[in-house]
Amino acid sequence: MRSSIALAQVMAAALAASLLAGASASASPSAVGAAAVPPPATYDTHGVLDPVVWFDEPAADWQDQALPIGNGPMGAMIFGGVGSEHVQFNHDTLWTGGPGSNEQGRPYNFGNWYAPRPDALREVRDEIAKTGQADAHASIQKLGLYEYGYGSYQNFGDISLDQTDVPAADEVTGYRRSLNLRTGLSEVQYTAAGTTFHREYLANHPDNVVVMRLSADRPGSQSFTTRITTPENRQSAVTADHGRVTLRGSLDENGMVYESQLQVLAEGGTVTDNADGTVTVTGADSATLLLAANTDYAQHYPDYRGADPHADVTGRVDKAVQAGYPTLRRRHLADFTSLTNRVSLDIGQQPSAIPTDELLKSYKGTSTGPANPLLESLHFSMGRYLLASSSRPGDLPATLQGVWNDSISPDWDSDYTTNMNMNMNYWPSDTANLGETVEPLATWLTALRLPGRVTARELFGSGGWTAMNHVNVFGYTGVSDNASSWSPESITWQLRQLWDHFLFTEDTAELARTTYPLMKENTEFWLDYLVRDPQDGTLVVSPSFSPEHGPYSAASTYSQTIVWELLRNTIQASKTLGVDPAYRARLEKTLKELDPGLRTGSWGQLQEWKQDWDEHGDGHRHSSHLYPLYPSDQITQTGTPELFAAAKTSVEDRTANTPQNDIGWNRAQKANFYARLFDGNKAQQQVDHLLWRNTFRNFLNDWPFQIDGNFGVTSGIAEMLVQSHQGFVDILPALPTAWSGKGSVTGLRARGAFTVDVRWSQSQVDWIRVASDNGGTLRLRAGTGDGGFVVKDARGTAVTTKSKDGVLEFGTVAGGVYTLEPQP
Ligand code: FUC
Repeated sequence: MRSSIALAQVMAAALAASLLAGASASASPSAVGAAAVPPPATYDTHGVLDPVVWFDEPAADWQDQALPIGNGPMGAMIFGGVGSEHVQFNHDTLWTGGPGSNEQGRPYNFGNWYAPRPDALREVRDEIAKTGQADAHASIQKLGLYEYGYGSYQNFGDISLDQTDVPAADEVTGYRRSLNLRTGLSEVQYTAAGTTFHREYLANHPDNVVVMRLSADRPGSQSFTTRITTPENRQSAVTADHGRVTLRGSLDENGMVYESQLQVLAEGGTVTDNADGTVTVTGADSATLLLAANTDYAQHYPDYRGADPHADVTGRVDKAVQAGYPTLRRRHLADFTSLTNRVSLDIGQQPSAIPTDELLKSYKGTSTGPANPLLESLHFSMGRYLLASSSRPGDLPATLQGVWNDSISPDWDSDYTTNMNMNMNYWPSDTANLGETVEPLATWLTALRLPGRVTARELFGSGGWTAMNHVNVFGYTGVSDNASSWSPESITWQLRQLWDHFLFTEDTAELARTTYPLMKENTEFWLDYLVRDPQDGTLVVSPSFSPEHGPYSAASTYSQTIVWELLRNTIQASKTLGVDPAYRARLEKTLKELDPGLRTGSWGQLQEWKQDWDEHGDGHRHSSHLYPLYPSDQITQTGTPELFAAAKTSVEDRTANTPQNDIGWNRAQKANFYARLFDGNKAQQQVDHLLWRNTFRNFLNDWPFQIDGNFGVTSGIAEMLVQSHQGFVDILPALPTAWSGKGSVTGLRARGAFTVDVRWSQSQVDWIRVASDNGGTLRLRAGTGDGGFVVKDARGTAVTTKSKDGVLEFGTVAGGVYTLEPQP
């Protein structure tokens, strides 16, 4: 079941987690002696240092120290032990819950009520209309429901490789364990008894296998036994045949069938199948292990089941065997670097002879100091790395932990929490040039529409479709017994991500096929759900719950601004596609009558509620009333100066009030807010604070491990460097002083389908390059005032420009590349 942990419990858990992390980190790692040699510094095609996280010891702890690799559907965590290697792995579809579960005798019902409650919603609404609010907990008792069969994401299994000859700790020298965030290669290297051992791990997306390669500089050095174990909440059988370990069974809770196969290949030596399902390699020169996994899950309402995984898993491993290690490695590198190479960030980072975990451990988050650029740039790259590793077309979206989970009862079920967390997962996807990672989100939302129609009808009496704050992989679109779960706005928030993706790509075919139908049908839900405020006659959301804060009321800023934006975007989409004029007119009328939800309160703050209830000094971790500042574009410096000032007051007040703010995602959110407020130094402070306070040694964000903060940091740094939500591309809008001396960024994306490279020094832009996918007018601001740039096309021909109010404007052609340099 999903935990509805009170904040005090959450904080206690965090403290325990950090103590545990500290304890395990100080425990002596197995069999490692003298000091490590850092990995050789390598550079990308722009001459920028490759982002590498490295340790001089094996991982003693999954959450804090193991290194993640992933190919979209599969994830693995590498421990790098010497005597015994441990690789924990996942497949994103292995979940308890859903169809087949029968928790407390209740068959799964997608979070919908088991019997109609004809008066429940009216009663809560009436109370709000009469008194202005309703107690959140009392309201959810009327509206909510225990989450029968919600389930959780599952650990798939653990692979161990137990060496036959375990070297003593003092025999091991030069130990190094690393993860290159550009190549997606993880390596372990050490020397024992005169032999240097090398292991390489990769998660190959095109072939959908995880690959491990063990080699050494002396023939015949590989002798180990490999075994797979799986948690006990399932039926399982393990067999070994021709070096292939097959693990197969079904989850007790919902009958989901799972299978993984691990093929052990050796060059030289012998491979022996053992009766207990293990495989022993003896005296091999090198060994390759190929892992595939799958389940009989299908993203298909209402049964969510598809083909037995056996044929797929067998076929994948067979093909991988045929391809062989060099080909699998080559295909992986071509695929993975085609994503990661798009963006390079140079803020002056230098290679370090100190392992990155030790740098991080000793880091105190000051905004100056030599560690900053390296740790900050690694943090930026980590978000891109994790997104490319956990959200690829054809798989499920990234959960609260991406695709990595070692538990059978993970925190918050490692689910899709949509009032903040899943949202943040996709913030960097377009800005940081990983647009294709949005596809799983779009497919998942499309699949939710069918159960979402039933929820709209049965819980709200509305047409259209909706879903709420806690969503699993089985179309759980209904409610839970946690007050935060009543939040139909949260799925509408996800839809803005798809619309925004359209603004970055201008792919009208995809808009027509996927995004517009989802948005339009969600507006149908809202047209039915909105009510008239008896005080002023505007259309409002009631009940409305500003995420996890305050009472239920009508028209919180969160609710109104999200619905307002959906209506605006849907109107725009229908115009772009030239469809549905009559329906569009209805949306336009509704938009006019909707309370826009934006108000400045008594202490100059952006109000969180329609009533001026905000308390000065309230450090609540959610700040969803600032949605119109980021990720939306409703509050801007030039468009809405008064609200911009109010938003600044609110962001600063929330930020000032620790320790509530000390959650990874929350700091990351603030980095984005400050970037939108053009305050680069404060944005950087949030990134730095998160690094020293909320980042595990493997660069995963806490707490407990929650991946949203990783993605939010990447997005925040992208927003510091390039923005494009105000109708023009804004270059270096929030460059922190500490990075201003000299730097460059390559490959960030801007709305209008532009790709932007920038070089700067002494806070001034030296050079900009813009590539235009689709042509059209480019509007650009780079802080140098009107007419500050000479613009040339790819042939070096000067381009005619106009400029007004510091925004430069010129026409581009599809495929055109333009350079801009300051006027001499
Ligand atoms: C929301 C947040 C929590 C946590 C959880 C997954 O409930 O308030 O801090 O991030 O989602």
